[in-house]
Amino acid sequence: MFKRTTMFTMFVAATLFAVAAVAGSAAAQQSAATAELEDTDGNPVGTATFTEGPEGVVIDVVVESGVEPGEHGIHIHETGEIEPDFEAAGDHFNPTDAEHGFDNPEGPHAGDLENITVSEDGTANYQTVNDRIMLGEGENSILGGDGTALVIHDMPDDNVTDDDPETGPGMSGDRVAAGVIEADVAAATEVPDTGGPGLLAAAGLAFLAIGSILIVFLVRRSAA
Ligand SMILES: [Cu+2]
Repeated sequence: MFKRTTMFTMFVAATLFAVAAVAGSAAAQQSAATAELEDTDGNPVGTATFTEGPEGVVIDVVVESGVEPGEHGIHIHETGEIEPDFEAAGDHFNPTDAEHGFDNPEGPHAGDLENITVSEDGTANYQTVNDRIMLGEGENSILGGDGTALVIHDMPDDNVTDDDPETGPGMSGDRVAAGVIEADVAAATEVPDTGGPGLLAAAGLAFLAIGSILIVFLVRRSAA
């Protein structure tokens, strides 16, 4: 009797594990966002993508044109709005009420990012990882509330000045390019379309788990 109860418990555990794995893979698939960057005249500048990685949100920024060569401050700002001008994006995204700058002992803001460098040909391929933000639900989510925006500035960020009356946090100056950060709906709808590799893996694992339990049970029974 005892063995049968144990077997049933293991069967339930394996089923729950499979369900959790499927739910987990679906949630992970929805963790992507994009921002279409434009200049102050509304011309396209490039694209930013945000994906959840093991060490935080991986941010990829591709600049095609519209930003001067050299080093520029780049941040996530606290409002998902860039109209009528980039000031609509508000201050830096800062849910923890920190000060600005990686080199500031009271910093950094969650939305602070390493400077981006645009090549002489006017393009940039930039990647950074930020573990102070998230795409899922939570206080540090860049997709919650009023949303957020990615902003590129005229000058490099000095990574320490909390605020400057003329040039703002980090003294990085005017906002030369920006885009609203939006959930990547295409990535989220891939799951029901295909079932996804996560679903197959979970089904396989559940099959293996239940199979092993049955084998153990049969071997024990024949030995008895
Ligand atoms: Cu900024």
